[in-house]
Amino acid sequence: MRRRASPGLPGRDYTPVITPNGETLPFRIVDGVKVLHLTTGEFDHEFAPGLTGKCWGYDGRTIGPTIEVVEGDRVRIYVTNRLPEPTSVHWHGIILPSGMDGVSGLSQAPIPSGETYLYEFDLNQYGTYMYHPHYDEMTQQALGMMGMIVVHQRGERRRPDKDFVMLSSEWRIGIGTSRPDPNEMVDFNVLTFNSKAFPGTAPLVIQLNDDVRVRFGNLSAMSHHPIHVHGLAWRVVATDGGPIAPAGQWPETTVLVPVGTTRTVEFTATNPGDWAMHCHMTHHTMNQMGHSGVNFVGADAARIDAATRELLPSYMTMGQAGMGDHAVMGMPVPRNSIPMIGREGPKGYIDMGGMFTILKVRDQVTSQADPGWYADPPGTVARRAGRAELERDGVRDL
Ligand SMILES: [Cu+2]
Repeated sequence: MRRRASPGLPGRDYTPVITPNGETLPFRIVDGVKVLHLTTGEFDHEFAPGLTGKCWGYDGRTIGPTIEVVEGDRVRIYVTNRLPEPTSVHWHGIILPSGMDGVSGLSQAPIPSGETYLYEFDLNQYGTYMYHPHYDEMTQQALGMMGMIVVHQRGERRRPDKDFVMLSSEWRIGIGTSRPDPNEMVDFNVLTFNSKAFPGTAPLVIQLNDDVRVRFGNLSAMSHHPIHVHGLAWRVVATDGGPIAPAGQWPETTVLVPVGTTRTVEFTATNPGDWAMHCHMTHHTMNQMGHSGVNFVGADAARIDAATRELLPSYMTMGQAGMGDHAVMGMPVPRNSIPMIGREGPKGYIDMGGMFTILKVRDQVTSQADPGWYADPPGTVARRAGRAELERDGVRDL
């Protein structure tokens, strides 16, 4: 019988990953096997200040805790089901015995409500994978049941300084409601990294010149996400199918993460600053916007306003000059909703939401705590052009 490697330990065998807004699942070692335990259930989850949902997930959270193990480990994963319906867990991308694959009805009986099932397998590979139900997955994933699996390479020679895990998903939460709607197929209105919408997303805090790895996953219902980074470029080094040989890696500033895949990127953080990292689909970086409104851009609404004010004296048509100011105006919004809401930034209002976060690349980083806003060196911020400059350069403005 082949002698198994000893269970991989943090520090000795790997640098632990960081799951912004999340956590890593603890394990115990029993007779050389890593023992882990996930419990499904329902709980309140805050997507961003102002919006809390009734969600389903693992260990009282969405995304579920990141499972972090090492190539060559054997794992025993107990799954206790506290949902009102059966479930199962599929280990997306892991090569394992057919009966451990978690497809209910095909590879196993579904886990009934109130029971605990046991999965046990070896990890003979390394990379970035995911876990999610394979029973009523339309409902269970729409309510938040998903998590990431990181299998570290045993004896990895060049470990990154920072190793992040980012799982994308999408939700439909009607204004003023709290229950994500699994029936939605098109009009998702809450887009998230690790189940948080900006400004609820924690920043990725990075030391200047660190080697950084980011492991993206996508378990959205219907959408692929082109994730874009500002101020630097990365290389795509792996998918959930395995590592990409160095000669085959390619540079990007936007990596497309299709539904049901992972994409791992690496870069050296040579450029200090506050850098946006976000899905490049414009409707995926706003919060709970309605998409059925009338297009008023460029319209003269004076007659509409006059007629409507006979019935609603405070009525005012909005959006004639664009919609960037909707978020800024601080209008009252319905209870438990974040329509078009962003947050105050260092130079005005950041009118972003959804799948948007910030890389904070700094000299002197000591923790993942938010270091505040970047202090720009003098003369490096865009500003109003001066009259003398306009004349010097022959620019004729208004
Ligand atoms: Cu997107």
